[in-house]
Amino acid sequence: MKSISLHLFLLSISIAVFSSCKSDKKAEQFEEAASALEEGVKEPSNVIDIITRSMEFQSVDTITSGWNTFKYQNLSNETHFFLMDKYPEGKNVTHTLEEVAPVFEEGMKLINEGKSEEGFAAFGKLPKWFGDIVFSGGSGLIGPKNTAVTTIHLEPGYYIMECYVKMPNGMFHTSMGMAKPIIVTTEDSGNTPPEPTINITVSNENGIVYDKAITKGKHVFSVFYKEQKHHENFMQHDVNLVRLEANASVEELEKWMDWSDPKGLITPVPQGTTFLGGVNDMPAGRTGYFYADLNPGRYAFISEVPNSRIKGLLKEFEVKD
Ligand SMILES: [Cu+2]
Repeated sequence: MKSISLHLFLLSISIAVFSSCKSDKKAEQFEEAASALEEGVKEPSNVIDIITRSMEFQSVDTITSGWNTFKYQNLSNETHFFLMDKYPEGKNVTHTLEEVAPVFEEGMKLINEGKSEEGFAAFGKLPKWFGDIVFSGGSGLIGPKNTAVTTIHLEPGYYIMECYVKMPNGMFHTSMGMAKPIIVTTEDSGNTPPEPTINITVSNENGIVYDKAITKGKHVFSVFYKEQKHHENFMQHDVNLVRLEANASVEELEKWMDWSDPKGLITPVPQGTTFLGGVNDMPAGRTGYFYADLNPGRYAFISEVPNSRIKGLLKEFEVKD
């Protein structure tokens, strides 16, 4: 009898210990999961800083290859972005400024004068190697005094970091100092991509599609370019996040996103819109990431192409309180 009660006693202790262990473990796991979620929306500490104060890119000149997170602080009074153009062997920024920029200026001047056909014909003067540039991602458009955090994968090579938003007089920022050579070395960064909270897929048929309702707070968006193609204005699809105030006209925004329109991609941005970053265009099959902290309100994802709405490349959404 004695031994049975001792047994029972020991058993009950072990159950108590076991179950408290279990609940501790549960609590621990819960905390881990919660902190992983927190960490998932925390920006990495080892970022490559880019700063724009007026019409320039301030950054290091050489970076490692592989996954890199860029923190682009736009301290200027205008909207910009950065796009990483991987150049073909033997071509550099001198060739850009001598052979590419003047062609864009000439073409744009004709378009601005209402001579669209001659303007588009002028782009035929672009050097053949221009077609060999690999547009390799970057941030989406980012408004004044805002910061865009974007993670992209880069192959080693010679790149030009550029922004081709236009000045009020129609001049491209590229010609005003926003074309900076960046060397990406063969040494791998060792970084891994972040864990996304929302997955965006971009395809020719369905445009921009995301996989769940977008809630308020911090997010990491992955952007997978399932397919790519050149639209009427030569641009491939990209993803820009834009906040829409009550006075914003989405029609005006859609029109503004086309650089080949005389009033497109030109300062100032459409009334009531603030650009919050995104992932610039990159070849099909690649994925980039961007971070955003969303307050309740009205937003849109949009590409820099003409007629984005009917192509599914303009998607409005509401972030609820
Ligand atoms: Cu710019």
